[in-house]
Amino acid sequence: MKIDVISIFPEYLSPLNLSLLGKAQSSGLVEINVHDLRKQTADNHNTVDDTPYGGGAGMVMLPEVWGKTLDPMLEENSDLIILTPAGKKFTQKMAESFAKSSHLLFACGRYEGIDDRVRQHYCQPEYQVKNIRVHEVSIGDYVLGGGEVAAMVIIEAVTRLIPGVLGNPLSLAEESHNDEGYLEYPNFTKPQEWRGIAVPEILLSGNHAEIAKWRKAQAEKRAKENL
Ligand code: 6GU
Repeated sequence: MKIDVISIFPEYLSPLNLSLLGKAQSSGLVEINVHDLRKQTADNHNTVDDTPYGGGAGMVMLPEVWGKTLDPMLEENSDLIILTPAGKKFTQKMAESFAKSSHLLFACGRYEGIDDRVRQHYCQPEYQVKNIRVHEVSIGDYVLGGGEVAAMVIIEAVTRLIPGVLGNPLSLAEESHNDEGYLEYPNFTKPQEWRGIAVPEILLSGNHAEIAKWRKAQAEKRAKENL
């Protein structure tokens, strides 16, 4: 999978080179390139924003600098993901769908967001026939300073679903959010008693059917409590 991230703070995305994702890149499973939006600015001040038409607080990112940056990157079969708190809420289902893509392109907005004509432009039929899909995505009901952290959240959730990225692919099968409304059951390891708290008896019983039943009940209880 090829991943491009466009930001005015490319250094902000350096954690993408660590841990699981660093390994996935060295092994060639994932290729991540971070691009500086200011490279495509035309003036001495490297301006990327201006005041909003219609008035109001904050600044809006200029469409032309985004157009110049995105045009050469949007090859056929790409998913353009525009990060905005007004987007569709990111879910595990969305992660599974993005994991099937060959090319993800993240547009990280700052200020009050990107001029909406950028989204409108890449939604046009000439891009649809090239199988370029545009998504406006948010990672939750709160406001961040920009889309960079949101892009990293999505990239981490998506890339770990790519076959070969996880050390143990069985970890995917049993985890939270695989079943609608279910969270993962609580886990325990050694020692059998820690600070006066014992591991639940049932887990030491060796009765796999009973353990599965107990875990399902615990997962349900957790899901209800955390609503
Ligand atoms: Cl994608 N961007 C910003 N700026 N804030 C957010 C978000 C995105 N998702 C949740 N809050």
